[in-house]
Amino acid sequence: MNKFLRGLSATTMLLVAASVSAATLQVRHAWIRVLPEGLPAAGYARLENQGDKPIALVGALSAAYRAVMLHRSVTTGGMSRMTMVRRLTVPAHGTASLSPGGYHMMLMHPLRPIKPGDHVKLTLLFADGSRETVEFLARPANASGDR
Ligand SMILES: [Cu+2]
Repeated sequence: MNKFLRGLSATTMLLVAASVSAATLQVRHAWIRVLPEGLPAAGYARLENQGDKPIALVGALSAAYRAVMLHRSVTTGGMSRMTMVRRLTVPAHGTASLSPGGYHMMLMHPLRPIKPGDHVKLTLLFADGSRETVEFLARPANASGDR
């Protein structure tokens, strides 16, 4: 194989890999709990993997927030705290939830005011390099976990 073809097939493989996770993942009930001024918001969603391989969510990006982190709330001995999460695996033909009291996207330092009713785009990043941009609905602080 000559140099050009080798380069081309490497590029093709990269493009194919980049579409793998996002193509088999459905993101449902994507919403953000907006808290009063100064407090970080949290993003929640239900991830449904329709593929034959596990998919690992490793983070997210947004043009609306300066920092987005994958967190998990854990309660030990009556004390609630948050830990950083490196990856959230969605099993093959299974689901994983980001929901109040559990996994969430911590959304810090909004770059514009975000109020209930707004639609905010978050780009989910997966371990295989693929990404998927999802519209999250901003909801008030007192919104319940299930809508
Ligand atoms: Cu958090």
